[in-house]
Amino acid sequence: MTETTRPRAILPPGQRAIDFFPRFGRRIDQPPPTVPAHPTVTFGGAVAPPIEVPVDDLVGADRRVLDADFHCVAGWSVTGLRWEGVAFADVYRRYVAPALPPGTTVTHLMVRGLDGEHFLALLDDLLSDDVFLADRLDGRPLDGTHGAPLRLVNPAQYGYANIKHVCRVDALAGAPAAGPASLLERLLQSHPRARVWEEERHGTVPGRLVRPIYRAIKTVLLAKAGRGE
Ligand SMILES: Nc1nc2c(c(=O)[nH]1)N[C@H]1C(S)=C(S)[C@@H](COP(=O)(O)O)O[C@H]1N2
Ligand SMILES: [Mo]
Repeated sequence: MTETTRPRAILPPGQRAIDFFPRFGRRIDQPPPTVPAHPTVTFGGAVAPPIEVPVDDLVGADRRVLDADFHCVAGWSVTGLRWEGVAFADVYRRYVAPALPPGTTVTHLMVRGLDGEHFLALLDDLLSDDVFLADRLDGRPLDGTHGAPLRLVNPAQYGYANIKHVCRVDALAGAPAAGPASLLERLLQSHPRARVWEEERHGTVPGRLVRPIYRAIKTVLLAKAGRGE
């Protein structure tokens, strides 16, 4: 197995380390989704007709190890996680690129989880060699807590870009038009790119200015996740 090791001596701006890895996220009020007996990932969008690949096949070859830190936009980080799985770029080259109609230029990928959570990523951000589809964490199979059967891991982007329970990836030739947004959605809009070292927390307000709001959210949600600070 090839190892991709990117230890970081310091944390990204505005982050604080915690000593456990909570179940966290937007759907924390729901139980983790049920994983089908034979889980698959469907590649669609410009890939037409879509291709449905069993997770076992997806992670069966070219397995790699990634040592990385994990950063949630709410301000907590957990250091030194060991993920195992496959590089996203390998999956893209194996399944998506060869299935595109000639002349298609993919710019974005919509990654979806079994719980309905999704993130629209730039293709270039996902082709970095430290972006994984992981099925194991710290020597054990991924469980419902952290994204079974398969999760996207991208240490350079905040947690909300690291979609758990991945079941579908749509290749898009351009960003889809944004639907109408409510006032609340506009206030809470997360940054579309979510790069941790640039502190891209919020869509319009600079990351450092929104730290206190996210910290408050963090305190409430971490308490819900089982351990306060
Ligand atoms: N499918 C799915 N993926 C998700 C989320 C979610 O609610 N559902 N929450 C995101 C957020 S905001 C964070 S911080 C991380 C939390 O990952 P963890 O539960 O493994 O700590 O998952 C991200 N990916
Ligand atoms: Mo998050």
